[in-house]
Amino acid sequence: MTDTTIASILARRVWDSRGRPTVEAEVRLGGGARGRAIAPAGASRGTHEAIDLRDGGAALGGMDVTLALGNVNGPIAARLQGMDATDQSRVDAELIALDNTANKARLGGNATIAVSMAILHAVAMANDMPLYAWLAAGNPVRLPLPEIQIFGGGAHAGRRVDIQDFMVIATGARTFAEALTMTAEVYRAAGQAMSDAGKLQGVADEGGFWPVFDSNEEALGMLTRAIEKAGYRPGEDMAISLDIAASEFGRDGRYTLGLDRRELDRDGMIAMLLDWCGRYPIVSIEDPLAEDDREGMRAFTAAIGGRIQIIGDDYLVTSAGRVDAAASDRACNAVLIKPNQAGTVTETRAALDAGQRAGFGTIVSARSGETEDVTIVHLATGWNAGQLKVGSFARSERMAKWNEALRVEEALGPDAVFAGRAALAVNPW
Ligand code: 2PG
Ligand code: MG
Repeated sequence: MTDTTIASILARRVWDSRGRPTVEAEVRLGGGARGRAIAPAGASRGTHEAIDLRDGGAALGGMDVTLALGNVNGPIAARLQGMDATDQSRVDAELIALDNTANKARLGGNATIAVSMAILHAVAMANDMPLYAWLAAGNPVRLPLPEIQIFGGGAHAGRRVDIQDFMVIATGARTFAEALTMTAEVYRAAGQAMSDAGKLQGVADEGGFWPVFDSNEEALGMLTRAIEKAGYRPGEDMAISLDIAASEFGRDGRYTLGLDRRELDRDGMIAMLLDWCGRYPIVSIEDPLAEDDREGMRAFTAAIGGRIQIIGDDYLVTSAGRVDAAASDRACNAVLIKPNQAGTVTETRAALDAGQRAGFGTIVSARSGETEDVTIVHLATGWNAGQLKVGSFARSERMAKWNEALRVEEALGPDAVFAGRAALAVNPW
């Protein structure tokens, strides 16, 4: 048995897909195994998620991470050295105790998640196993159903449109590889349609086409036509998934759609979304109401939660406690799982477990600021989450994840099981 004692932990500054500094942690175990992981960063962030510790000041727009790096190289390394890396929950409990805040404000969620995930990688290597297999611990795994952005918006596109993510889900795909091929066709068709309309202006933060639309709804029409143009039946082979990210433009039950020059109250917002669901092939909506609008989330879920998947992202911030509360509240029926919202692997897993206990759909998700790190693909597969959200079908920080999942599917060979549309919280088929 190889020595899995934590011998050293080192942090270095690397750069994310927005050209901002972020934290990479590298862990070395006594037996020589190494693991590495990089913290991602969100732009549309929930109020209650773990915070990224940034230096502030003038340099690099205040985004530098030397304090977070110092926390890894100093107190975190000192506390964890000598511990057995195999016991992830004990290691994470030490990180949580050392931080001792509700939102990782002292050490920085960027410091803790990089270390926590690097430890996972090191242990998988020490056991000579791919990370997804180590995480599965002998339980069945499924390749996740991907939801993939075609148009970016909201905080990822200078608020050119209000809605943040216009995505597709290949509901007719039988394998992960086929889901990507189908999505590639839709992405191409959408790019062609934008070009034909004289609206092609590059891509937004997650690789989706820049949303040159005259209304939020125009994007839905364009997306449905792109599905048809690509040769798929909307709602059958290919469906639409939206992240409204309503906390970005809604507060105290009032919602301001800048592009549509409309201010809606809670009921108006719900009516608009229900109308869209009636006229477009939508199977999933994330954060339809703002994070402070519990009443709105409950009303929306009561109205249509039996027909579509309703995901809490800012609303649940990868917190097991909030997932439990939302389940008893019936405020949504699915949970987005973002490791850096929680700050450790163990807390991330607890939120996923809470979701699975509640019968929720569970979607492991990247952030808008990403890197070549592919840990989330292994979490989604090894933990059998069922769904994966990574952004669009362009830019290598996104493609790195899709390509890693292709490798996993190939490695599983004939045993590979694709979660497919059955992984959605609600299945209209
Ligand atoms: C989200 C994510 C990914 P961000 O809101 O779901 O699209 O965005 O990382 O900016 O929070
Ligand atoms: Mg979101």
